[in-house]
Amino acid sequence: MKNYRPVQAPPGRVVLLEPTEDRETAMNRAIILSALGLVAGLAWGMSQASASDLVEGFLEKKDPAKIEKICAKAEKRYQKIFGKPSEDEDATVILMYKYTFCPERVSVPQGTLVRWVNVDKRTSHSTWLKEAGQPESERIFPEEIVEIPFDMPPGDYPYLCGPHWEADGMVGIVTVTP
Ligand SMILES: [Cu+2]
Repeated sequence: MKNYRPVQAPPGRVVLLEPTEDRETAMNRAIILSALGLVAGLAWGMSQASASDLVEGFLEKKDPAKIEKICAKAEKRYQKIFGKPSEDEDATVILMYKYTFCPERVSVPQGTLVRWVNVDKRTSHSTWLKEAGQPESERIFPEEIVEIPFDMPPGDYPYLCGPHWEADGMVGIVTVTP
């Protein structure tokens, strides 16, 4: 049983200044958060579990029958909202529903456009290719989408939902093939 260290904020993450605070307070907070992020990032880097192990660990713990049920409902929601099956789209579609990416693993040829679609009713999600060093997406609200072209070299690209990976194991893997 591995013990995964949560990461508070990755090093170098941009902290937005909120207009309700005076600039100095906000700047100080941003500096403190950046420093905390650096420490957390270093601690995380030194722990034994790589991000891939972390994502695989979450996926292995899930009950396939439960995921299948959730994903069948997600697809129904998709068709209700968009009027056609998600596989008929000109992009590879991954649905976000009930703290689950559907499907959790996809394999795509290099250069494929991958589109995440939130089919939840109330919950917002994100996609974060953390291991690939990419910034987290903005929050994706119900019926919103985010697209990422997978032009990267072939390999596994584990990703997280920023708000739900830790507590709910909302993670997935995109595998890029040549
Ligand atoms: Cu989420």
